[in-house]
Amino acid sequence: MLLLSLLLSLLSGLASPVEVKRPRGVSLTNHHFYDESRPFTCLDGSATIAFDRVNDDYCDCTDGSDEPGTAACPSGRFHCSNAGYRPQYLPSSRVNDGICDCCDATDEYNSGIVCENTCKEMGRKEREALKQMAEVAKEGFEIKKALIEEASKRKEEKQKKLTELQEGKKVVEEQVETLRSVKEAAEKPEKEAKDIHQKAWENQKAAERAARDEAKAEEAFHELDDDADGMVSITELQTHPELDTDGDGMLSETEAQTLLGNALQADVASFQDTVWAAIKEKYKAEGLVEVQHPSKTPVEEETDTQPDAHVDQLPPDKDYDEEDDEERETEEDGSDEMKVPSPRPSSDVKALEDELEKMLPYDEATQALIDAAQKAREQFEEAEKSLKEMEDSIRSLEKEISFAFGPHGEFSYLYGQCYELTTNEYIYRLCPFNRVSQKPKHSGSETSLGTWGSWIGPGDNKFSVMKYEHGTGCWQGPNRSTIVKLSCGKETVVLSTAEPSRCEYLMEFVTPAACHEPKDLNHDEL
Ligand code: MAN
Repeated sequence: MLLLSLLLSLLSGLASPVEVKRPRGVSLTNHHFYDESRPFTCLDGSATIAFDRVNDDYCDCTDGSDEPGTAACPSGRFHCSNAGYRPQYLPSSRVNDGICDCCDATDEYNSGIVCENTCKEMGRKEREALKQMAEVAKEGFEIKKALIEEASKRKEEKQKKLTELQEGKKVVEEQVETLRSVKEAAEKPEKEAKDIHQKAWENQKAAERAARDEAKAEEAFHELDDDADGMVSITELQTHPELDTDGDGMLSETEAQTLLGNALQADVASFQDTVWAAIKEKYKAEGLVEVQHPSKTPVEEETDTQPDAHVDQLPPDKDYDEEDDEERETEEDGSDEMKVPSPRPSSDVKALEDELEKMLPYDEATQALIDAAQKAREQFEEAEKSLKEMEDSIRSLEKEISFAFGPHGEFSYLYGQCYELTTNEYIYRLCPFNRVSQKPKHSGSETSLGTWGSWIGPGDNKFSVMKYEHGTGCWQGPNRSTIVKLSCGKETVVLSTAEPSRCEYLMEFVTPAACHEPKDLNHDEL
């Protein structure tokens, strides 16, 4: 019975603590320093004074400990117990200054101000808030447990996928090698057949050119053979001053004779065999000159009778000359079909050339070899492509698996996600384990505020702070970087953003993964 009443009185003592007698402004923990039966020694030992000098509104101790309940010492501290709420120390200057600081009103005992004791109400509110936080933490922690479970499953799946991919890669690598050999084996006969075809085509092209050249020679022969006696004579040749060889603008008799192979005349056969080769570069088909320059003035017409007058009339522009030469050449090339020389639109000439350049279609056997080689190439490329894709997947899986997603992988659900917060000016975007960015709300491009760096929380709570670094350079400043502080909540949201110093950003990020196992809710800390 005695024991029970003792226990009860103890419990009631706990429920409403007995006020221990002590000078005003002294905390319970310090009350034993203030024993009224003895002189008082300043807490810093600077002086010992009669006890009645404690709180006499005169400062004796350098640390202000003799005046805990007055404003006399500049360095003094006033303690309010704030029963029902949290005890508090105030600078002694706030004692009796007309402003209620302590919720138990004890700091304003002699200022004429009436302060209400609000400690109980404040304590109730605080307990309510703490309770709510604890509830959030509890629920958040439940979510976190589910996240951990999910993360471990996901990691297992990823690991499995990775192993499969690594196995599969070996198979595909072998396939690639096999298909490479198949391709090379198919390309060898393909190349041989194509080379043969190419050669045959080149031969044919050469033969066609020769035939055309011969036809051109014959045409020139008939053109030159003015008297149509079946012979081109020295005088007939001399009607073409462009054939001049010594640069004097005239074709002399001797020059003409040399061109005729030192003969006086040439028949069609010897013209084709020897003369044509010597003159074809310079030879201009008759009439061509007229047609090429239809807008000649009468004066020019006259001078045309002069040897090589046309050449003299040409402006000394190199480009012009070259163009003219080119045109002449193509005209000559196309002369098979140009019995009557006329200016052919250059597109026509080009088409003719293209026609000649066009390779003959491959014969069936060569085409079959090409098709087979092409198929082998495609299969090889296809296999190589899927090998590359596999390698990419392996790399990204390895990267993901290697991330530090918290002690139990609880943060892994954030990977690949992005969270935004819009402020007055910007849209901030946090993509955990990847990057942070800032984009002007109305217009303008995105600025990187850093890419994933590391966890930088304090020793026992490493996974509470993230660092993103090496963002866009700041003009005359550091590269942008961001610190992300994580706190517990049921949702995943960016709570706030700030730029405490230029180009150094701070984000508050709420996630259930940051919740800790809650302490007992019934434990009253106040
Ligand atoms: C931009 C933003 C700001 C930053 C300045 C620095 O305006 O990225 O956050 O302070 O550049 O010049």
